[in-house]
Amino acid sequence: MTSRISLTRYLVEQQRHHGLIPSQLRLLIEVVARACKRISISVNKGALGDILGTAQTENVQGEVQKKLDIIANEVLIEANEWGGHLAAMASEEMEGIYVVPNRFPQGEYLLMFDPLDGSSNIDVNVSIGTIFSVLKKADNGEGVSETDFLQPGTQQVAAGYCVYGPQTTLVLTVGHGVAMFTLDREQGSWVLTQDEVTIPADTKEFAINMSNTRHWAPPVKHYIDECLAGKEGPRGKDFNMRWVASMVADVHRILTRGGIFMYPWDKREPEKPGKLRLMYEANPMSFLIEQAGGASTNGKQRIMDIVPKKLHERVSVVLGSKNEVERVTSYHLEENN
Ligand code: AHM
Ligand code: MG
Repeated sequence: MTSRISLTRYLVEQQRHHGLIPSQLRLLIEVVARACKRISISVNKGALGDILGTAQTENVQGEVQKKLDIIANEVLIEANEWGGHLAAMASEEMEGIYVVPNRFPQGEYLLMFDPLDGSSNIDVNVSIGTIFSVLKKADNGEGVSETDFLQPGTQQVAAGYCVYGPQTTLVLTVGHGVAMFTLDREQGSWVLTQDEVTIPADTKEFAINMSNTRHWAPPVKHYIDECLAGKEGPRGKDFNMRWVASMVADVHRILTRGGIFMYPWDKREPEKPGKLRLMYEANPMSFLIEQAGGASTNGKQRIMDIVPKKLHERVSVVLGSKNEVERVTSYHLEENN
């Protein structure tokens, strides 16, 4: 029988071979994975549990919260607050940071998450997910504040997501490649099912919400027009399109078979840099994509180099197969010259 590698074994071996996962970080990742398992069980109950529909509340972004947004947020907080590995947490669903209560020991890490990404897909039984990013708190003495979180994505020590789809899959990087773990429901354990994930540099598949075409900036329109022109156009090949409206599912497809994902700035709300959030959506996904050999920019610069000014900052996102991302980025840079 081939031996199965559990998440715990993977983490222990990463520490042994590369020294990347001290014990607090290992505990953190295992606790997040356990929380994702609980969220997965709720997701699976669907109409049989009291988890579908809206919660009659709004989050800080002014979006109506779904019941599952709130449940997933609570599961992640409850699972993580007592272990002594964290100083504080931040979430798409909470306006301010959540400092670990002082009845528990304070750790050195900061955890950020989008507890339930792709909320519009919950009620229609389409893949959704949880995204997370881990930073280390600067060694600046006691206490923790929002400022401690405002570090660029290059400072992430771990990042990942869990996609609740036909299978439940946890995808993780600790800065040494990308690994995928599938949830074995009978055993209740995460099993390594793919290591050293690599994204092909070229692709014939793009993901963008085409209903926003009339609002796009010229470089985005230029790129998509060329894709749509197919074999007869300047790219000389036919392109396919996919849009799940769950970033986790779109990124998962790209990590599996390549592609480019874009949620660019557009004219609907010109004062906002984009729809997606930098710190708990774009940064962790960019870390994974880069670790798998892909690229990620906001059209002009590498996303992970952006120094955040606020917790819920938004950003334009172009990520995936390296050559395509570089092409889109070059169209933006040409426009500026
Ligand atoms: P959410 O975190 O509130 O679920 O919003 C983020 C999601 C992404 O997962 C997805 O790529 C995008 O919003 C879809 O947006 P749209 O409905 O505009 O296509
Ligand atoms: Mg989201």
